[in-house]
Amino acid sequence: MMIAPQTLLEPVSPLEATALDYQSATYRDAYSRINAIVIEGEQEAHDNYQRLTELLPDQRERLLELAKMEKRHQKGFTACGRNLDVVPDMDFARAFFAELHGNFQQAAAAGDVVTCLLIQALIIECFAIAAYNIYIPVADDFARKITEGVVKEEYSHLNFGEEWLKANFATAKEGLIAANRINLPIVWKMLNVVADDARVLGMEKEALVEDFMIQYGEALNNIGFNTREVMKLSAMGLAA
Ligand code: PL3
Ligand code: FE2
Ligand code: FE2
Repeated sequence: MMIAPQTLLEPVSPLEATALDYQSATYRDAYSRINAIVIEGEQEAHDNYQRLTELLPDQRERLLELAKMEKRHQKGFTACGRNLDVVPDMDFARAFFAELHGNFQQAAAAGDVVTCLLIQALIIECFAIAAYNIYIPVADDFARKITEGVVKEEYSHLNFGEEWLKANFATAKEGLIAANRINLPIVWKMLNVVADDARVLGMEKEALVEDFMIQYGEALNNIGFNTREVMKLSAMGLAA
C-alpha cells in the first residue's frame, strides 16, 4: 500500500485529530476531578518530602528543595483550573489518594524510609510523569506550558529516590519488593478510577499504563533490579 507523503511528514495522532472543546460542560466536569487530583497529588508530594526530612536528616536541604518545587507545581495546576473556570473537587481527590496517603503515614511512623521512598519518589512520581507526558499533547495552551515545566522537575524527584535506593540497594531490596506488592496494585485501582475522566481530556488509559510501566521499570532497573525482577515487580497486581 502506498503511504501518502503527507502522512509521513505530518503525523497527526488520533487524539490530536479529535478537537477537544475545553469550554464544554463535559470537559470542565471531568477537569474538576482530574485537576483536583493533580492539586492534591502535588500537596501530598510536598508533605511527603517534608516528612522525609525527619527520616533522612542528612538529606534535609535537598528534600526541602523538592518540597518547595511541589508547592510551585500545585500553584501552577491551580492556575490551570482557574483558567478554565473550573472548581476542583478536592473531596474527590482526597478520597482518591487516601489509601496511598495512609500507607505513607504508616511507613513514616515506623521509620520505614524504603517504603516511603517507594510510595512517593517512585510510584507517585512515575504516575505523575506518565500522566503529564500523556496530557501535554492534548492540553490547552495555558496548561501545556505549565505542565511542560512541571514534568521536567518531576524527573529530578524520581532521580532522588533512585539514587538513594541504589546506594542502599542491598539492605533495601526486600523492603522494596514487599512495599511494591502492597502499593502497586493501589495505583492500578487509582488508574481505573480516573480512566473515564482522563479519556474525556483526550488521555487513553492504555497510554497511561504504558508510560507508567516504562518510567517505573526504568527506575527499578537503575536502582539495581535485573530485567526479570523488573518485569515481575512492575506488573504486580496488573490484572487485565
Ligand atoms: C508529584 O510531584 C505529583 C503527583 C501528582 C499525581 C498525579 C496523578 C495524575 C493522574 C491523573 C491523570 C491526569 C493528568 C492531567 C494533568 C492535568
Ligand atoms: Fe510535582
Ligand atoms: Fe514530584
